[in-house]
Amino acid sequence: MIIKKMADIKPAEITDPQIYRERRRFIRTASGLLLAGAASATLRPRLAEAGYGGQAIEGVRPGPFAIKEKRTAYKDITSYNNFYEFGTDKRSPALMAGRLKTDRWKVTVEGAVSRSADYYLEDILKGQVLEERIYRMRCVEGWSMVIPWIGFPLRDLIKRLEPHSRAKYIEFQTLFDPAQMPGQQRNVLDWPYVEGLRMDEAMHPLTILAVGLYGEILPNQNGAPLRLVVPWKYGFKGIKSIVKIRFLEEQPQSSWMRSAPNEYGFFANVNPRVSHPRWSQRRERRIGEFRKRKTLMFNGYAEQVAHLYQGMDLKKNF
Ligand SMILES: Nc1nc2c(c(=O)[nH]1)N[C@H]1C(S)=C(S)[C@@H](COP(=O)(O)O)O[C@H]1N2
Ligand SMILES: [Mo]
Repeated sequence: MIIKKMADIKPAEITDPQIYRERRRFIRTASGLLLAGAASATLRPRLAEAGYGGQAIEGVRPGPFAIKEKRTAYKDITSYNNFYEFGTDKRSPALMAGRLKTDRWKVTVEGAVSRSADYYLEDILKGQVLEERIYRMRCVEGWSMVIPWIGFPLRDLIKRLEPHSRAKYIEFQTLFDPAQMPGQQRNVLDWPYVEGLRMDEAMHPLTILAVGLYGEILPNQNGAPLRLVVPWKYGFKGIKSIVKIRFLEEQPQSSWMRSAPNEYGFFANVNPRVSHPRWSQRRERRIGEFRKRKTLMFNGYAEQVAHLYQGMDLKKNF
């Protein structure tokens, strides 16, 4: 359970009426999304301005596929970001994303799907078990991190939405609101940011929608309140701040394909043997480390995902 109902709070926990009131307030402010039972003690003041990032998420279970590698520092994960809606350099998202309002967040579901509608995120999350997924992440630019995400399998949501059998792809869109996202006032990409997956990729148990990291609600710069995480693909597939999900018969055009089709393909599987036209993908710098590492096929998840691409030429389908 994500949302702690009033009835679930044991009397021993509510000795201090002030804390009790705060707990209730939190349950409302974060749109019921996922609320810290421990109330104000878990608020990190340094992140208080940046949306809800920093509030502890309750009831998270350890999930599958956890890797043993050292986790990247929280500070690096939350201050070295790509989120072009807030600027194209790594530091801007952490500085600028605080203005994004993630309250009462709505996600529109449309296309070849039975339950097309607008949903409040809190309703999507109601009753959904949240898991910690410690994943290796690799940006196409050549750096990598290990991030303890909190989220749930995308397949859980897809099943509940009942896509039609002719739906072969799923497309995601980020919020378009240049007032909140100043980077959208410039034409660096064709806004809104769009990404997509083939249905079997979307249904793979590694693929999650994330709502937190390091035990806490996602900071805005990491894609609050809802972002995609596909650990065997380059980071740009992990679209942030999702407001729309479409079920499609045809392969969608992602923003990066549209901006540079020779550089960014639809699949974007991490592949040390296929170079980006302007640089090699054979090595990577793990943020926080000095010596470069060898990049692994499918980012080290070959055992789990290689079968999805059997018989495909991964040089053509990059
Ligand atoms: N909407 C949106 N999503 C996005 C991006 C972006 O610019 N806009 N950048 C992508 C890229 S290139 C990467 S590497 C990851 C970075 O995620 P992180 O900042 O949480 O590490 O987000 C991806 N998702
Ligand atoms: Mo990236």
